[in-house]
Amino acid sequence: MTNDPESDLAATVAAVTAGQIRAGTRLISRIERGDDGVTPILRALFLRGGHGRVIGVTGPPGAGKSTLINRMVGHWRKQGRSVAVLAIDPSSPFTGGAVLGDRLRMGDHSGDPGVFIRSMASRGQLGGLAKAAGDALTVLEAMPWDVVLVETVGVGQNETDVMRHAAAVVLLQTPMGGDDIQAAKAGITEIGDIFVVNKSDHPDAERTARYLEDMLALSQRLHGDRPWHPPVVRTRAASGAGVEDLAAQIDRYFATLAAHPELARARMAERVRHRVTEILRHQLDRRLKSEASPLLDPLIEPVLSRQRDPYAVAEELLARMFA
Ligand SMILES: Nc1nc2c(ncn2[C@@H]2O[C@H](COP(=O)(O)OP(=O)(O)OP(=O)(O)O)[C@@H](O)[C@H]2O)c(=O)[nH]1
Ligand SMILES: [Mg+2]
Repeated sequence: MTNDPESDLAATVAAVTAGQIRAGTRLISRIERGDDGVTPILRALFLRGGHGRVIGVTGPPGAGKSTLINRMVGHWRKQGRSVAVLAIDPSSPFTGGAVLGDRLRMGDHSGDPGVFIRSMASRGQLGGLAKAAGDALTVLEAMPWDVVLVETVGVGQNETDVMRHAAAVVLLQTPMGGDDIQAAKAGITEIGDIFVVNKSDHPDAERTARYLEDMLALSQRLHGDRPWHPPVVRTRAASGAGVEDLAAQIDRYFATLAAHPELARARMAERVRHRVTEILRHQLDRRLKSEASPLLDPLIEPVLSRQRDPYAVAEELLARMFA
């Protein structure tokens, strides 16, 4: 490393785009720490990125996402495709790869230079988890991976937002009993491009899969002109059954996008819109913390004594910040 920021930037960009894992790891660590100094690097990387397929995998806790991802990595490696995995862990108290290495039992792939695995903790990202995930994906998309997988637990808005960075979303469900099926939200059919009922060794699996197919058929009737109708794939991640079928459906999804450029473009435009809005929100939040706070201090007293109202104070701050 030199002290010249321009040549540091060029060297990092060259290393990442050449696929040097250490350079990628280091950048993702900086993103995880909330280091805004990486922004110029991310800008340059974005312009060079976007080759690989970004596939999101989401679903309830313990649905088998990591086990399934491990299987998919194995499948794609046999086909000679290189794969990066980014696991967004909203609850883990740890950082780094230790937790993931454990969970994924990635012993299967450790030492394989065609596989990259990284977990990202949400701690310290306060509200910016999806933005940080988008930054990490910008790094991975600039590296020469054929496939980039991102795993989140589908619980909150933040995790759902992470999925908006993916070109394809695989939504895992587990076998549901009758009451759970009644409670399942109709809205889930809008989230996934491909649905998976994992743990299909369970007796409730087939009923759950049929129920999902019924819901999807209903939404298909409402949107009959769509070129892609999400399928329901049955898997047993623990044994690997159904993984080939899932990989084939993912390929078919990308083939459909390629055959319908207007659909692919609309999806891409939606991703860009989301990404810009997310970055904007992050920057506004930063400015709010650094600039609004000192401006606000002298305005607190009049609100305390109810000589002024908080709405007027907010208006005044807005006007002064963007004057
Ligand atoms: N019976 C059965 N168990 C499975 C199957 N797939 C995964 N499991 C088990 O389900 C448990 C959770 O699997 P994970 O892959 O860690 O699930 P996850 O969705 O990544 O979990 P979180 O990341 O914690 O939300 C593990 O004990 C797996 O062995 C399956 O097809 N059948
Ligand atoms: Mg997991």
